[in-house]
Amino acid sequence: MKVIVTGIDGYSGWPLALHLLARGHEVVGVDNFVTRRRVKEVGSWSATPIPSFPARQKAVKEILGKEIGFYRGSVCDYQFVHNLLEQEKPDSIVHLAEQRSAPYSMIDVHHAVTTQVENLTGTLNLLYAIRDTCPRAHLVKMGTMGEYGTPNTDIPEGMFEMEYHGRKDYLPFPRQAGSWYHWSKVFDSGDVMYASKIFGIAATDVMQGVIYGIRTQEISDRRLLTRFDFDETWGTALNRFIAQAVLGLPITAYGKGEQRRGFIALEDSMQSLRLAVENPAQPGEYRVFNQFDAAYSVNELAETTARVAKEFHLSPVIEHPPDPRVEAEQHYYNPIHEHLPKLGYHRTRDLEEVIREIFHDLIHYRRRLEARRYVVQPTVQWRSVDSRPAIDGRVPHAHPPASPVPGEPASEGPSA
Ligand code: USQ
Repeated sequence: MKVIVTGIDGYSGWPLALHLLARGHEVVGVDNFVTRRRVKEVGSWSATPIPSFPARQKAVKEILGKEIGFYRGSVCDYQFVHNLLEQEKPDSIVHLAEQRSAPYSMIDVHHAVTTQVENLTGTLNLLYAIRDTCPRAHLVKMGTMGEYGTPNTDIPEGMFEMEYHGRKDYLPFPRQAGSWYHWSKVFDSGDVMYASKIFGIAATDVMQGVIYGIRTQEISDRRLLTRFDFDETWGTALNRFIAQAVLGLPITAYGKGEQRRGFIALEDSMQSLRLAVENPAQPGEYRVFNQFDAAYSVNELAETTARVAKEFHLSPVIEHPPDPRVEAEQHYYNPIHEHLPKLGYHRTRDLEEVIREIFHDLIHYRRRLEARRYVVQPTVQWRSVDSRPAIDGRVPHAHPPASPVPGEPASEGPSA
């Protein structure tokens, strides 16, 4: 199949491209390298050094013997998206090119607006361009488990049968997102569902859990590594905990630490996305996959990280800073995930084994972590700027200049 991956330069986009190529699919990537710029904006960088995109393409050619097509541009530019789809006529489009950080969306009004305008614009552009240039293409849209929030009931896969005042219907399950970012995904879901109805587009909305991990089967060589973020804005919970343990910083399990979320290893997230691509929705069908392996509390992940850290002769400390987010710190959580197993999905990665793998790589790149250690601990507050406590006497988001790492460029450098 010919698959367009928007956001190919990102944490999931890059390993997805490698995963699909290794299984015989043709991959065309799209990116405007905004994540590289925005990670730099918050004073951070990827723990793994990321080559320029042409260098990535060269490495894929040399190591995997495969070509990756590439277009540099923004999905927010309709003419760009239209021309791309008209030119390539893909079988599938996996849309990952969105602002993906909840903390980034909560920095201030500008970050909130940017997140929602960009995420909704990109999705609408793709929906119209599919209608006008390749109406039979299947859209696999990256959503998030965070759309549902943490209701005191089981969470179905997108839709559920409900009864009210004696009448029944099959409707979208109520959404209760927990950041402007997560709300942008809720609004996206509504747009994809509606476009499937009025334009007849085949669509899979993937409610993705929190991804953890650094490697997949295809990442056999350091030149093929994906990015790995560990700062407070771009890093996700488990990945951050491991970086904190390597740096000797407290592992920050926010609040009571009993927040539960669905988690999935990078490798298995790629498997799930491939299964969605290889088993497309029907024209006009809007289907939802809850994509995660197991639900863990933040405390369980912090404790597992601390246990494994000791194998690497580290001395981890778990702390419970006040939760900077507005979220339930103790709650019921039972999402259903049956659609992907029906397509043949099975978990391949064990949690502790992946944690060990991440420790191994991060210890190798320890100097890169050290050079950005001041952006790891939390500063962005969900409620208001005025209530933000200074962390270690530091004003939130006023970062000192980055320390140089011998032999490394000062930033991730140009992307192309
Ligand atoms: N958390 C901590 N300590 C930390 C970081 C996070 O306790 O140092 C807690 C958060 O309070 C939250 C949970 O861990 O309760 C998950 O936070 P996260 O930053 O790992 O994940 P989140 O902000 O929800 O977003 C991430 C990705 C996003 C994706 C989402 C899937 O950034 O792109 O959509 O995971 S989900 O969480 O299922 O919505």
